[in-house]
Amino acid sequence: MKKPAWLADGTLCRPLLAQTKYHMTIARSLTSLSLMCLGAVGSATAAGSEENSASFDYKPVSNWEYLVPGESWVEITDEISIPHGDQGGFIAKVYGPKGAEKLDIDTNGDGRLDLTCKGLKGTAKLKGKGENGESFTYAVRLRHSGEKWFYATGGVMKGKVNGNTVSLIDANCNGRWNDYSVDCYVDGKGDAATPISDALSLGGELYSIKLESDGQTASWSAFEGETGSLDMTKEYEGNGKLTSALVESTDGRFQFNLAERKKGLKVPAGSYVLKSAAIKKRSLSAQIQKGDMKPFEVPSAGAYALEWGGPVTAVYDWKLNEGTLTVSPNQLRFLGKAGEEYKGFSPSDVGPKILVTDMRSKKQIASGRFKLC
Ligand SMILES: [Ca+2]
Ligand SMILES: [Ca+2]
Repeated sequence: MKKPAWLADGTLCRPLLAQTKYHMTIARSLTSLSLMCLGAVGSATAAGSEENSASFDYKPVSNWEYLVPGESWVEITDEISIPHGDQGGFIAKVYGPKGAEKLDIDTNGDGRLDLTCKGLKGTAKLKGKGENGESFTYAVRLRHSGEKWFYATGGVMKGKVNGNTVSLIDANCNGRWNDYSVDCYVDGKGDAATPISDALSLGGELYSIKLESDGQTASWSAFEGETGSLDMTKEYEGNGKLTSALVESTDGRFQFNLAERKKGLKVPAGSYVLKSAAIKKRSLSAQIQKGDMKPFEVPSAGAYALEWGGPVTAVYDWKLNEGTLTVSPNQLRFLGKAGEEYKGFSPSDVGPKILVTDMRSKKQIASGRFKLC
């Protein structure tokens, strides 16, 4: 049997009979934010179900810990695109030496730049007037990367729905708070945000919520439909902590983030599949995507716990040439028990360790690590 070798050009050559194993270490970070505000409750009757209203107040977040699926960081060229008055955004200007650009912003919308940011990151509070002349504040997080500045949303709309604290997040940072399946909400004190969909999970119950674009008012009613229990943590095998475990119903109507749901969650019954997930251990992290995962069924009035995670199998395309198998690291995929795919390892040189084992002798004949990003 030929001895395998790691080649300088990044290809792995090894004998045909080989088995790969995956090792990954991953963390625990639980923080909580708790700000409370009052929600107004009214009532009206619609189609037999109680319809109620809720109000939300804007809160800038000084220490952003929320994990927002699909969060946008938008490049700043000549404005921060939060509409105010009849303007499409707050004027901004990026200038200065390459790699050390500064950012000036007109934070009060009077057309004159009044705040300078430099370094790698910062925050700003934009103050403007809405369509009807009402004052609003919109906090942004700022990031300098390469030769560019970016912004992301830096505050939440906080309120209560049926006694449950809810934080709304303008995830695509366009100043509107009701972009369904894009903008997000956080139930209670958690960090894991979920895109707003046809049913929101608050305090373990499901609600149908209609949000206004200014994020300040909503009407809600108890969700009507068959439900079951879904658990994404009980049967997850891994050393790390799931920081996000977002599932989506196959009809696209519902999304739930079950990372912090140790006892499962009531969801509308039906077919679901993983949308995205993330794991973390200390400073190490990785992203998980649907990969080859098949949809699974949450039974009505029943329960389902997804078996996923390790052992993770390396799947690859290969070329056979004169008895030597060549694997390109770019073609390599890491698939978990349910077919989910692991990628985006960070730091990038801490990818899975690959062991090459001779299946006849059971001896380990090579090991190596790919740089995955
Ligand atoms: Ca100004
Ligand atoms: Ca939005």
